[in-house]
Amino acid sequence: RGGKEDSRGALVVLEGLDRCGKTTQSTRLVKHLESLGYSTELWRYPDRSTSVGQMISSYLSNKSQLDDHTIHLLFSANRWEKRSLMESKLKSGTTLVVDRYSYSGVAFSSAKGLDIEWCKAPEIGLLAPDVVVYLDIPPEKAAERGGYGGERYEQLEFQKKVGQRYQDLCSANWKIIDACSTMEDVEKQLQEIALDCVKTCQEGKPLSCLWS
Ligand code: Z5A
Repeated sequence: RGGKEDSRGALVVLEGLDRCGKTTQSTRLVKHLESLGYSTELWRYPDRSTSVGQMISSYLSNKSQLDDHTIHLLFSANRWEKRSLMESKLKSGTTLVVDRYSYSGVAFSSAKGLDIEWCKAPEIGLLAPDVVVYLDIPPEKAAERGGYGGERYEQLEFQKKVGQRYQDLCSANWKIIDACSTMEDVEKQLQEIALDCVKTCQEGKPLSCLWS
């Protein structure tokens, strides 16, 4: 729809603490963009469908133990194994709405005490998002949203540390939305940000790579 024949899709990333509403909002955003005629797909990391993803899933549900560095590299590998597909989708004009990306990788691992630059290093060369939307919620409020499901990182004290790491990572292409607003308010703000981004990409904004 619109744009030039060869215009590319946008890479829209949603980030935030557990229970901030990423799943709800990314699903709604994809439906909205599709309803406007934009080719759009919903992606999420970890992608638990691959063999690397299954190792991650087993770790998150406490069925296996892994050294902190090892699991960090697996999360990164899980993004690398989808990188070329990501690039071809974007170049063919499909917009990707991605629920968690490299920032989750760095925020969660560095919150455990790993060096932040070490955490960023394996992400270098992955595609850089055109926009990162951070759904901002105090950890206490997120915890009130019913049932942390018992996965490894679903603990208040840890989520507080992750929130601080996200603040350290926040940069110019981040947009912050108050995730305590109603679902409809969040949805509207997200739609505006995403549409603006999709149009900028259609107009010829080049793809770039992390870490920038
Ligand atoms: N991780 C990592 O360490 N390294 C990495 O590289 C990556 C990830 C990629 C994967 O979790 C874990 O892996 C994650 C980070 C780590 N650990 N933690 N924590 P996941 O992605 O499978 O799960 P999650 O991201 O934590 O998602 P979630 O629990 O499903 O939460 P969510 O998607 O952000 O929220 P939601 O499901 O849309 O909403 C949660 C509830 O709140 C639900 O009942 C909604 O109806 C409700 N809700 C949503 N919005 C609102 C508003 N606005 N008001 C009121 N209630 C709301």
